[in-house]
Amino acid sequence: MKVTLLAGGVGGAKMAEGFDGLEGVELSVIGNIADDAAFHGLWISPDIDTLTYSLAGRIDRAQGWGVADEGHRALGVLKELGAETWMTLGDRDFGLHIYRSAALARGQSRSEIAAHVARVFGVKSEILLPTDDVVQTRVRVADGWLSFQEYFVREQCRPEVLELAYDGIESAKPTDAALNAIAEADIVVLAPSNPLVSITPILEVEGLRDAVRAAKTVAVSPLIAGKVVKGPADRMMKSLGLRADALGVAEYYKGVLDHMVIDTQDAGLAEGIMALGQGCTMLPTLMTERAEKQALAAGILEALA
Ligand code: FO1
Repeated sequence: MKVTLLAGGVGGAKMAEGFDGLEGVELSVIGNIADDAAFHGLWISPDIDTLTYSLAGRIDRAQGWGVADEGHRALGVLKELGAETWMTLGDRDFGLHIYRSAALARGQSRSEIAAHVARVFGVKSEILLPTDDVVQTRVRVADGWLSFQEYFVREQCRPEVLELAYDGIESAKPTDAALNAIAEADIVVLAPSNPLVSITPILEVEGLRDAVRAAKTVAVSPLIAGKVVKGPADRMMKSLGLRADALGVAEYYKGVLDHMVIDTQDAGLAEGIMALGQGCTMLPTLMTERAEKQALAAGILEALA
């Protein structure tokens, strides 16, 4: 059974872990690259790294990003020298960013680099990028435009989001690997990631939305009882005029989805979702332990079988 998962953030990495462990499932993950940014002259790709570290068993579980057992000696020197250090980068993480930046300078593509890192770290599933071009989410708040990391880390998601933009999306070309993974999939899953800043930057890459529309596609709601498990998705959706609940997510993905998986607590929204012409399945969608991630993944495959 070939599953292609579109994923970003911590929710995306957890959903990937769920499918990664299932017997008989061949998983390809298309990861969000629009959180990417340069720090200290190095190229950081947070959602791809969170995905890779999670599937490699190296993730710092308490944080949800970065590497477990990290030191921060390099960051200490950068701070001493007056560099901005609000983006906490650990020593092992720096090793990956140094490798990636040097490989980019040698002309390697972001896809090739991500595949090499995944292979060396022992990741079984395929980690693919939607594009090898640079796409960066920008967030407009009252004081003006912020990069995604300035909004998410430096401002800790506090300012109200007035507008989102995806710089570079117009000219970004899809990778053949991503198009093929969608075309060859038995099922395409939109992970319980932030619809606006994790999934949309993938769907907006030329050709990907149509490819996903042509596939059997299911989305897992990142909102349970109108609340996000982690991150700013509910507040962002509200401030951009969307319903901040599972029905709002189904409306947002209208035209792309065949099916929604929502939490058992949201059974009352099923009728509204089915009125959109989407199938709807209720499952426990809160993923803390590995068993819950695998149970959700298995439940999704069963619902779509
Ligand atoms: N998230 C934070 O809230 N604070 C940080 O200092 C931070 C550092 C960081 C370093 C490397 C990396 O790959 C991710 C990091 N993240 C941090 C998460 C990052 O902001 C991601 O964009 C989020 O995971 C949202 O997808």
